[in-house]
Amino acid sequence: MKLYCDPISTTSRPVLLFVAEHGLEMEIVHVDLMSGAQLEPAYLSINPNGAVPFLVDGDLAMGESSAILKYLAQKTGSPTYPTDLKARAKVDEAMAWFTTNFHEYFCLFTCYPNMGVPHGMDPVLAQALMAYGEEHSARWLKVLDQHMLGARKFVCGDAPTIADYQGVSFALLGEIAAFDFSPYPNIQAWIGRMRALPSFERTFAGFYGLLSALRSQAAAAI
Ligand SMILES: N[C@@H](CCC(=O)N[C@@H](CS)C(=O)NCC(=O)O)C(=O)O
Repeated sequence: MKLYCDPISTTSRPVLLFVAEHGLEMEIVHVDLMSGAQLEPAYLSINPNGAVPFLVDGDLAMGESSAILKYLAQKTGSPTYPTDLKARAKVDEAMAWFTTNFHEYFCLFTCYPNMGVPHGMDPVLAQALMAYGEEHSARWLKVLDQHMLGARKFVCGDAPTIADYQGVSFALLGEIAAFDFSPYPNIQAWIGRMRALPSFERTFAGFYGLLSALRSQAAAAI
């Protein structure tokens, strides 16, 4: 199998984490988003969306991180995507929730504009988007903290599922916005549990590298 991805990409990391945690044999092809490799004709001929991650397994070629995670989990019989109908439905529900409600308000509005400013985004527009995001994502953060997690260790029970792989990658974008998670202790504890997975720090090293580069840029701009 071949995975086109970039470790700095929020949607690549959950798949890379899955690959690492399960010790899958996978050819990793780095599509360098920083240099715009995703928009080069060579890559567009593989994935016309010009986005990562993208998986090729024989005659199967597919994008969409959620679908890739489900495919890999089913292919490998991983317990991170339970076979019980109702347990699986809850994982599907959580993944749909993370990629819509949570991603839209928390990632797109609250976090991403922070990355846009050093790359030329209008700071006034960025500030307005972030203020809107913070106001509206509070609703979803409360649901995640109190209802999806609550006393649970992971969003669908006491063991991590692919919904956690995906969700934690989105939640960690909060670090880019220096987001204060202290009002959400269950989210903080969950992030800590995910970070304790054996392959986590290695998989997220690219993200933390990007984070420190952004912080240095911001410090230099003061
Ligand atoms: N819904 C897709 C989103 C994929 C996506 O937008 N990936 C971003 C990186 S996180 C990307 O490749 N962006 C490149 C671009 O838009 O030019 C998924 O979950 O895989």
